[in-house]
Amino acid sequence: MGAMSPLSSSSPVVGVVMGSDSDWSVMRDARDVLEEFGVPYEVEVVSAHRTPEKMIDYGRQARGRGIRVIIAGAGGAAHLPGMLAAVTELPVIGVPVPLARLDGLDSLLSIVQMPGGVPVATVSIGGAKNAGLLAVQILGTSDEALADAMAAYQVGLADTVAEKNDALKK
Ligand code: RP5
Repeated sequence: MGAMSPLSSSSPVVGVVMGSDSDWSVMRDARDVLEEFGVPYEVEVVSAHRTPEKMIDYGRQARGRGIRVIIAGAGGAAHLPGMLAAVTELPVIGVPVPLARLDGLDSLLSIVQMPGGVPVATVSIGGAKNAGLLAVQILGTSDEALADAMAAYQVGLADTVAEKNDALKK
């Protein structure tokens, strides 16, 4: 028997964190996915620069609190995902948040170019939806119900494409 199913847990198993509340308009897409799949999550602003001690505490304590995956979004000099990855055993999914000046390329490069030994699973610029889906897939490796829900989601994607194709041909 594996670990308790995320779906039967009442406490958060995914931590959705971001460097600023201004990142929420992007990061809420991850929240929406977790809601859709019924995965318990928590949301917290944790800044690598403005609250560095809180960031270290969050990373060090997350596993012990029952968190199994961290989704971390940040923009600009986006050090939060990488610094969290440095202080936690948990998988960290990084979301580059686009800011006004450099369209998120700065965020992407800050998050994706991690040194060997400290991985961050980086999604596309603004790709919080995929971060949520990746978290579900990671949890699904030890949870049949979640894996089945992901399979159904993928069937839904294919159905949507087929419907659009049919509409094009009318
Ligand atoms: C980053 O600085 C945050 O992740 C955010 O994307 C960016 C700007 O933060 P605010 O000045 O809007 O609080 O650390």
